[in-house]
Amino acid sequence: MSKVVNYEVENNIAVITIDSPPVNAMGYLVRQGTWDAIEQFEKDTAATAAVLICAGRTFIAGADISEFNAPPKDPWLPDLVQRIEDCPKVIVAAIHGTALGGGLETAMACHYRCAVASAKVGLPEVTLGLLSGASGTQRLPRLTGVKKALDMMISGKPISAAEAKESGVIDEIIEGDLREGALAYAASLLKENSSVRQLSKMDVDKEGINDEFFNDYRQQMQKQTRGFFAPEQIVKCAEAAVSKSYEDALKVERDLFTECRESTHSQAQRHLFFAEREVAKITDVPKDTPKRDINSVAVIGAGTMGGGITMNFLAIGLPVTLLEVSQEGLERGLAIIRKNYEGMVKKGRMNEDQLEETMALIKPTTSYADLSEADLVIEAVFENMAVKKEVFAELDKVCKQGAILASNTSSLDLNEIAEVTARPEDVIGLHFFAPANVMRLLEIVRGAKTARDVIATTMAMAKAIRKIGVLVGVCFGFVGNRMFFPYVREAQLMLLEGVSAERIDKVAFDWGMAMGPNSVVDLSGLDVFNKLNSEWADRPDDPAYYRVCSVLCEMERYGQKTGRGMYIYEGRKAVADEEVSEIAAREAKALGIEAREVSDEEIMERMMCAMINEGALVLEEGIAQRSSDIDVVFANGYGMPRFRGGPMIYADTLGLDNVYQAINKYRERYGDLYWTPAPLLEQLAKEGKTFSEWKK
Ligand code: T1G
Repeated sequence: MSKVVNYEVENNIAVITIDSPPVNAMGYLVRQGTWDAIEQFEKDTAATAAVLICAGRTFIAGADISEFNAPPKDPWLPDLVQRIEDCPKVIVAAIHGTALGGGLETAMACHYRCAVASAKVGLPEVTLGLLSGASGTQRLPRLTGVKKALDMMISGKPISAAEAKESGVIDEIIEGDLREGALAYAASLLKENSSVRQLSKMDVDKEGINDEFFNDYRQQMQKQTRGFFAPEQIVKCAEAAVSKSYEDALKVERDLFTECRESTHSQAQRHLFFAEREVAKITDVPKDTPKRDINSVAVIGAGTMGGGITMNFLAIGLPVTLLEVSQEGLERGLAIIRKNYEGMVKKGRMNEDQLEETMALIKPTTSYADLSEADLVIEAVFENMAVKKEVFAELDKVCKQGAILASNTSSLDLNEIAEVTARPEDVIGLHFFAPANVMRLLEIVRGAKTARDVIATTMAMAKAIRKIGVLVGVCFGFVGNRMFFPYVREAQLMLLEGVSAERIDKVAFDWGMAMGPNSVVDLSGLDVFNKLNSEWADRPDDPAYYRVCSVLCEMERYGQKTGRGMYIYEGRKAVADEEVSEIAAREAKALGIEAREVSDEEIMERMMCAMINEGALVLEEGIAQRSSDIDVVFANGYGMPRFRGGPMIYADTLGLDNVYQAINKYRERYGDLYWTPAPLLEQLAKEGKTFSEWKK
């Protein structure tokens, strides 16, 4: 018997146990071992039924994603799935944890399915730019109907065991021990002379499913799937399930799965899957580094950021002491938090009692003395160094030994802040992204003296509050903002060359960005960008740098918050404003910049090459641990589409030599100030290497 699949017989029922940590992914050894166990069961006259179960934390969590970059190895999962279904004796899948992707497909090939109440099942392949390539697109509709199957495959979201039972995916919910319950369930099936149930032989319920249905479905999914390749292929598989025989539809599934797997979209999305797990691995902070207990949190500043930060901890039941300098400011902040929760009550995501219970976790105060017992204090005050230093000097006096002192600064020098305390080893940056209770990204800023256990504690805390914590070094703008500024810089400069704000934004939107750079600037506030640039000691010595942004700020046109910025706002609707182009033309004339034709390709190339070049500097300076960390920042904090994978993998996909040539093209036209290739980029381009291969 294989090392990862065990076979035994108990009371004439075979128990096939897969044991392949961490998630029983269907890699080659698991597939081969399962195949052999099915063969053995089929021949074993002592066994009249079988239970397929997994050891460890979960049932099969899918095919082994890491195998997709190599040619598939027999037995293929689709073939194994069919082998299971073809077994003439009853096989019962016993599910716990998450049966996902190939895991659910394997369970659907079994003739019956049982699960513990806490189990979840789903087909999340779309999140990897794939579709269920082992008959899932054909078997699931036969169980749940086409609409429910499409909802599950297009959203990629798992459903609970209860919902799965209601939808026909699970036949029996097991109370108590799964193995025991599954054996009893299998015995009851034998007692009832239950036969093998083969989904492939069942028809799809076609009631109400016609061409309009699929076209309507395509329309309603457009907003959430814009730009992605896989969702349309999934709809095509569902259409085949309705219009073709099982065998013919399976061929459609196999062909479209291969197209998805080979697509740059899927390669980018699979890259992000692993990158978002790699971020937690810190070279000099091993997994077993001791962590400090975080049982109480304090937040300083009850503004938008402070309120949002507070909500993250309330969401996991942690009490928060919320400090503001004035009672009025405190009440205003509490009102904002309450309003956010009232919105959630309206959407049915919480009830009134939960709202009050959550609000009761907040301990509002205007006194620093109340912070003395906090395990973690997060400063979220005005983005000004002097103010932050005052706060940290006060924290140093009142906070208990061992408290972690964190700043939410988005760009200021954390080392300078730490130096005003006698405990720089306890100081770290926690850069939340607005809205802080929504955005998944959390840049964790490591100071020169930040202790390893403080890093380990805050990285674990990030996961606890369902954020993706990315460890970054200290520099202006850390990783995200530092690379986003050159991206916006190019957008600003193109305005002076006569390109309209709305055209630049459309090109970026069509490329896949959630919003174009000018819309982002209006959302964050032109004054915020203006202030950050004015705080930047090494700001480029160029009067054209963010010129339009500066002029609009002088006119107090800050963006959405003032109803006018790069656009005019009628409510949330952005309307192009001819005056911005006039301002740009006037400023260009004064600066001696001539209008020129700029292609859509150049618009995106300049913005991305500026970002990528800065990313190469970030890497060689050690501000980010690895290029994939940078990709995680942009996929989770800046609205970069997951099917692009992030700026650095995108550069690898373009080929660094092509990026290098493009930068040199702009260097010839615009000079060295912005377009000097980063040494690392030049080196890798000349060596024919990628950022992904590079290690500092
Ligand atoms: N393949 C390979 N490794 C995987 C894996 C997978 N499917 N799932 C998880 N891992 C690794 C992960 O990289 C990490 O490794 C460790 O397991 C723990 O994961 C043919 C084509 C199951 C909900 O998309 O959603 O089947 O960092 O940190 O937070 O039609 O993992 O420790 O070295 O995420 O408790 C479809 C993906 C695949 C599910 C657990 N399946 N996995 O979450 O742990 S395609 C999926 C998850 C497919 C078929 C198609 C989650 C989880 P390391 P983790 P977690």
